[in-house]
Amino acid sequence: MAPPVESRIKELARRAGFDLCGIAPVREFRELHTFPEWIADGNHGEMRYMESRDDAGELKRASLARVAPWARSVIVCAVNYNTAQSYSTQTPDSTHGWISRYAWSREDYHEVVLRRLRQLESLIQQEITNHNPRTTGHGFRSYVDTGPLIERVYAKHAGIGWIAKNTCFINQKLGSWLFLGVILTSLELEADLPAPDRCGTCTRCIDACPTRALIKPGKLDARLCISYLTIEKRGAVPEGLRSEMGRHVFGCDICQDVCPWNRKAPATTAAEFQPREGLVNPALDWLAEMQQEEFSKAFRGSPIRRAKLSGLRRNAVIAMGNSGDTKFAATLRRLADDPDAVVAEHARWALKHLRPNATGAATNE
Ligand code: B12
Ligand code: SF4
Ligand code: SF4
Repeated sequence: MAPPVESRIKELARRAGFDLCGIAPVREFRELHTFPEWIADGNHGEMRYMESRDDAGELKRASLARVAPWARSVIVCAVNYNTAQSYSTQTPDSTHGWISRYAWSREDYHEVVLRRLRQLESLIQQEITNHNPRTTGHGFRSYVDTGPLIERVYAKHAGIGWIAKNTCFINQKLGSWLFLGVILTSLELEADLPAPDRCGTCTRCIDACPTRALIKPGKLDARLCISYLTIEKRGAVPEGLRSEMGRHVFGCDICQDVCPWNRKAPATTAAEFQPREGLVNPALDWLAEMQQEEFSKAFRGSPIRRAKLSGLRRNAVIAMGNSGDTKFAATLRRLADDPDAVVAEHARWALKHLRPNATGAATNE
């Protein structure tokens, strides 16, 4: 007798390169009820795509059943992107910045994960169809980030881990350095049971967040989050937050670095996730003075393109201001007249922050 289609799908997910796979039903989960309020309070900042609504004016991400009425199940897959390097903030060299672990890779994770999901889709269609007539004539649609759903909620209900107090998704064995990807399908599959929450009384992530963006357990104000500020936010970073950003130039890992569940997280050997040369702790002056041609060349195929040249240079300039390294004063003085007005304004702030007594006429170090 052929094994149940659900366990075949999980086997095939492994073959397609996933570390975890579970199945969630399409339901109005309790966790989704807080989303409209999260949006109404403006916690998403300038990420307008999160506000997108259906014809009835309902938030698309809050109800998959309305947006994809054909979907009966969600196959949720996760892949470990942890590599053997130490934490991004562990560089002792103040002239180098911090890039979050997920962005060190050679290839953008959206493409890597989507490729594996598509492979899984075709494995399910080609192989299982032979043994499980239930799968013939069914629809599949794969998403990484861009689907009308909050992936972590479905990952929880697919039984492969829990949504933690830092809002990240954690698996008991693998930790939280995981990318998620989902396949919506019209297949009526037997769903897994949600995994228990294992945060317990711990609050390390909340206590460690430099900008106090975790406003309560499981609730993030993205407007305060360094990840949002360095990746998604265009234009000026609110002045009151700049000095808390340390030397982060793209993303932030602090609430995951401190998490006990990541202490023994295994490292992957997958070539796609190994760091590019020079990206774990890039030189700040290289980033701050970068021009478009160099940016396009250095970050071809990398998730870092999302910050755009202006955003990345702005972030590097803030990091210089926070470095405490007066070697940067000369560069910052030059950048204070940069043709990019955002970079120039942040350079003036950084110069003042670096040398609180400087009147703008810093000495030559
Ligand atoms: C927008 C977005 C962001 C925003 C907002 C983050 C956020 N927390 O929402 C910003 C730019 C800040 C961001 C940052 C990061 N992101 Co992001 N992001 C997304 C994206 C595209 C949508 C997330 C979303 O819809 N958020 C809406 C809010 C309301 O959802 P939520 O915070 O998860 O809230 C739920 C829970 O809090 C729960 N809940 C409600 N009440 C309570 C109460 C308790 C006690 C608990 C425990 C939970 C709980 O219900 C809420 C849903 O309403 C997803 C991909 C996707 N389509 O899902 C990737 C995604 C979440 N991001 C990812 C990653 C890797 C990151 C970063 C680690 C990158 C980095 N190093 O800088 C950081 C992590 C920061 C953090 N602590 O979350 C991964 C997460 C993988 C994982 N293991 O969790 C995802 C899934 C992308 C992917 N395909 O792999 N991200
Ligand atoms: S990613 Fe950084 S800023 Fe955002 S919640 Fe986590 S620790 Fe705070
Ligand atoms: S640091 Fe503690 S509270 Fe935060 S996610 Fe990890 S286990 Fe949960």
